[in-house]
Amino acid sequence: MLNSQFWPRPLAWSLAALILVAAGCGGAGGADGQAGFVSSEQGHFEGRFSPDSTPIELQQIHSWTLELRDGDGAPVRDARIAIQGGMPAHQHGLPTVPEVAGEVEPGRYRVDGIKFSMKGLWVFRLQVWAGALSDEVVWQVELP
Ligand SMILES: [Cu+2]
Repeated sequence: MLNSQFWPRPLAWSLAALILVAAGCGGAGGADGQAGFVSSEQGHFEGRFSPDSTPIELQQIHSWTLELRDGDGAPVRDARIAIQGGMPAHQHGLPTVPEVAGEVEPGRYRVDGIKFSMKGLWVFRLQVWAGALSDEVVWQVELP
């Protein structure tokens, strides 16, 4: 049976980027590329990651909000979140080390210290631990 475990991860990333670029042509998502919730890699959660203010300014430090909900649409509370990110096309990471400032409302987590140093496609990998579950939300941001 064909399974994603047989796909080397870089290939999966390229495919994800390709799909995003194709989707981006519709222009529906605006500057952040995605607007709605996306399913986490294992399907345990749905997440949406959005800037607290727009338009997104380059070279400015700003805060974002990660909204997490479970398969029933209920907020995911008391999650622990680790953030990684970078530009796959350039093979560099984030210029800052973002941190989760806290759960500001049930299932809504404020992330401080995000900065973009250039235009292009940025990809966040938000690892989430909640209860007995662990999963990863992958979120793309295209800065035109
Ligand atoms: Cu870059």
